[in-house]
Amino acid sequence: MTIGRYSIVDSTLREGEQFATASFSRDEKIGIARLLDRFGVEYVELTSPLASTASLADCVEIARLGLRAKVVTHTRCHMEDAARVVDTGVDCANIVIGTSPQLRANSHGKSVGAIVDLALEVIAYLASQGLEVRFSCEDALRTEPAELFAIYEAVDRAGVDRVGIADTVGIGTPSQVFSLVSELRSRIGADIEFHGHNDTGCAVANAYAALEAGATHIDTTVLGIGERNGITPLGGLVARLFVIDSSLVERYDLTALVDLDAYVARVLGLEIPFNNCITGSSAFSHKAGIHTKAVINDPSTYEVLRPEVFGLSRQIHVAHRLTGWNAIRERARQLGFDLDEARLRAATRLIKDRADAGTVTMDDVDSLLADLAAEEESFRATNHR
Ligand code: HCA
Ligand code: CU
Repeated sequence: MTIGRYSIVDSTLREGEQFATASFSRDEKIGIARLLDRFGVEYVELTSPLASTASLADCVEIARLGLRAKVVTHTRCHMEDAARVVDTGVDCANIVIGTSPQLRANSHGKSVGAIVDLALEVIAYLASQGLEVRFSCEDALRTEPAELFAIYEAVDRAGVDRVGIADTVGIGTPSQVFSLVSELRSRIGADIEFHGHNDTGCAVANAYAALEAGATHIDTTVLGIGERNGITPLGGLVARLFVIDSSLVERYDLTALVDLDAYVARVLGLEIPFNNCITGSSAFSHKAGIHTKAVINDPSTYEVLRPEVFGLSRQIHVAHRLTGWNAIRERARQLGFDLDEARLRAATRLIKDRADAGTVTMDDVDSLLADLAAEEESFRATNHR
């Protein structure tokens, strides 16, 4: 399946603000927006200007930064909200309303007919003010399909630029998302945005399935932050796409990911998770002897992503019981020691024994190699005399 034209709608400054420990200052929001712009996301989504006084002022300020990315504000599907959005000077409005039985009962209490009437009024107003408009169904995956398609078809006929499918509770599987997006693709002409939560660990897979089925826009956040355990992480989506076909992400500055993940983690007061795609501390670390031998020969044996592409480097761990003599030889070379095979094998045995007996550090390995190098040096010197 080929993936066509698509855009990233990064919602770190909206969905991400809904993350448990997030409370971004104006400067932090601007810092994140500028880094996202350096990376090259096509859209930066902001919290509704109706959320608070600071949210409104931040929205106006970020809309004025002159970013390459389009500035979008998220907002409820209300006429009152729409008027406030227009005043902020953003390029685009991402409007949303709950459509599942759960949300219709517990949130706004509107019928499908009333949702459509309201949506058409809000969309027409925003479009008349020159804004790009996206209309999204919150909790689409739990919405009755006949009702869901009736709503999407009505807003499509009204000329909305884009519709959004929100997997608000992270319940969808990749095949469900694929079927839903394929069906919608065959029914409407508007662009399709997918927003997937990660409650069951499927957010990247679901976003990818949406793209395969013809979605044109994917929502992400830096580190995947958002309500509960968040949504599709920007880095995870990039990793997925890079491995499928690197040309899918060649337009982005991939080295900005490291700075984005580090900056957002710092602002949140968190560590980047060790197993994070690309920027996790162990994402490019190799340990077992069999792995390290092969990676030293050719990294692609065990790496589908190349760390250099992201401005990173791989780590070969040698100070442990699973180590192998090829990795020890590589470490000796890095230190400038040319040891014969017998000494390297002896060093490897010693390191394994020490690891079995307790802990062995990289410094221990390095000083052992230095001792062996000195021994070999003096042996050679004696034999040449
Ligand atoms: C939320 C709303 C939302 C909206 C997504 C969208 C969701 O629950 O806070 O606008 O498409 O997940 O439904 O983030
Ligand atoms: Cu969400």
